[in-house]
Amino acid sequence: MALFRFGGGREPEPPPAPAAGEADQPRPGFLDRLKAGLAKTAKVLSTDVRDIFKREGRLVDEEFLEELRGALVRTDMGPAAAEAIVADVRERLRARVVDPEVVLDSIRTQLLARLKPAEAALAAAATGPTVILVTGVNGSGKTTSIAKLTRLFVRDGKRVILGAGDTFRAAAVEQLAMWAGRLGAEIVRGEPGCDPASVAHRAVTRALEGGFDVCIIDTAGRLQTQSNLMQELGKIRRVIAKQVPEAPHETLLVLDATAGQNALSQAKGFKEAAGCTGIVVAKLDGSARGGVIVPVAEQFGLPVKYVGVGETADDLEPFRPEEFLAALLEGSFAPAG
Ligand SMILES: Nc1nc2c(ncn2[C@@H]2O[C@H](COP(=O)(O)OP(=O)(O)O)[C@@H](O)[C@H]2O)c(=O)[nH]1
Ligand SMILES: [Mg+2]
Repeated sequence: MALFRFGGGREPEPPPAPAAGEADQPRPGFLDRLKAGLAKTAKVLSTDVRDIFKREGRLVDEEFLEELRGALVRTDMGPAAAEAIVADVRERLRARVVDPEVVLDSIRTQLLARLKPAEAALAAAATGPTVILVTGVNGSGKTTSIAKLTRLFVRDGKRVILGAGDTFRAAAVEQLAMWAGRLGAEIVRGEPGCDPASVAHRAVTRALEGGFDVCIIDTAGRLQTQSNLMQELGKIRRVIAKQVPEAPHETLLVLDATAGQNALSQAKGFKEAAGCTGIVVAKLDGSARGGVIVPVAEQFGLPVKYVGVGETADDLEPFRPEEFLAALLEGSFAPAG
């Protein structure tokens, strides 16, 4: 399987698969969007940490370390990451008077080590259409994330077809059709209440016949505990796999960053029951607890492929840990390696 490289337009053949993240350069302006989106979490993290210092240097003692732990935990980054940062600061800086930036550097280094392994480019078909199945609970941001992905692909010169596999609600089909019209994508839809696997089948058929580059299938929201609905996702996957070997190339789980710890049980459940291959973390702009991306990235062996920071079609980018941390910690960063 190949990897998607954004920004290449319709180049002949991409060179051998690049290291994840290197290929896709951020669009101008996205760092600002990311910063604006992450402002609530950034406030907890960098503002609170700087506040502990009250501007000047401060002695790193146990009281300081407790306050630091509190700020870290408030971002929802989880006890393991918070403990590791506190331990690192204690070991290296205890009984010294340090500058806030030294502590923020430690946070940045620790979080980068935890987030970096979760960075991975989107898988793509070596030839023919790349098929992406999009799953998640109700309202997590699936349809909006499909719109944002479509915008990225279309901007890159790709022809996109959408499958309106949320046949549960007529409004869901209309929402996807509205985006398709706006973004210049084709859409395949079925009768309300029809089998979503049949819509997926027709969308992939049309993608093959029409020479589309990307086929994205929307699905109805469901809970990881609803085994009949998880089996329905399995059926959609099998139908697609019969048409295109290796497809779906990605089964993405869209997580709502405001869902807190529920996001973790969703990641676990959807990976096990629906064979999800990657995560889109949506609504990072709506939460002061964007730190949840840390346990999401660490605990399930599922790469974080994209982050969403708003409701418009432009508010999605591939997940780049360095850039993400720069936005979160409002500082500069040295690219890894
Ligand atoms: N603030 C914010 N809102 C979002 C984001 N993604 C989706 N939404 C909103 O969340 C709501 C549900 O999104 P939708 O895509 O319909 O969810 P679905 O049920 O999973 O398909 C809508 O009002 C979206 O505009 C995001 O990244 N940030
Ligand atoms: Mg939807």
